[in-house]
Amino acid sequence: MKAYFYSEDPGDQREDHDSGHPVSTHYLSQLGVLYHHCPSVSAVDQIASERSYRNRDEIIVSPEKMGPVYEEKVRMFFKEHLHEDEEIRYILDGNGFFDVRNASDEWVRIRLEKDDLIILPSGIFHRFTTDNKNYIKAMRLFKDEPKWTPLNRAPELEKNPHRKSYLQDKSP
Ligand code: KMT
Ligand code: NI
Repeated sequence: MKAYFYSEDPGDQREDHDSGHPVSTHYLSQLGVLYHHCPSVSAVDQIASERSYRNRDEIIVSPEKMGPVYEEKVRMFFKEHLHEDEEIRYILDGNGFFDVRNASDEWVRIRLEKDDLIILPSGIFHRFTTDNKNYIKAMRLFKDEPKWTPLNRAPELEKNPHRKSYLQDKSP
C-alpha cells in the first residue's frame, strides 16, 4: 500500500498521478479509512468476523475477463460516489487505486497490491481504477446482501443521512 495526494496532471486515470506528497495510515484513519496488511485469508476471516461480515465474492477486473465492456466499467468505477455501507476490499492479485476525498475535498490516492485490505466508511466520497497494467483480482466482503449501489456525487447527497453521519464522525 502506498498513499499520497493525487496530482491532477494530465494523463489517463490509470497513471500514478503521484504528487510526491505522501499520506500516512494515521492520516487515512482520520478520514475513517482503515488499512490492514493481511498475508493470509485467515487474517481477513478475523476482520470479517469481528465486523459481522458473512458474505464475500471475488472479482477480476481486466480486459481478458470482462471483454469489450472493460473500458466502460473502468470509467464507471472512477465516477465519484458514496455507499450507504462500508466497502471492504482485499486484493488477491494485481494492483488498483482507490481515491478518497479528504475534508478539504482533495483527492488522496491509495495504491493497493496483493495482501492489502482496505475499509472505506459509508458516506465517504471515493472512486476506483485499475492501473496501467489493467489487472486486479479482489475479494469483496459484505455483511448480508450487497448494498453497493453507487450514489454519484450531487449536491442533494449532502442531505443523505449516511453522508451526514460520516461528516459528523470525522469533524475535529
Ligand atoms: C469498487 O468498489 O469500485 C469495486 O468493486 C471495483 C472492483 S474491486 C477492486
Ligand atoms: Ni464504491
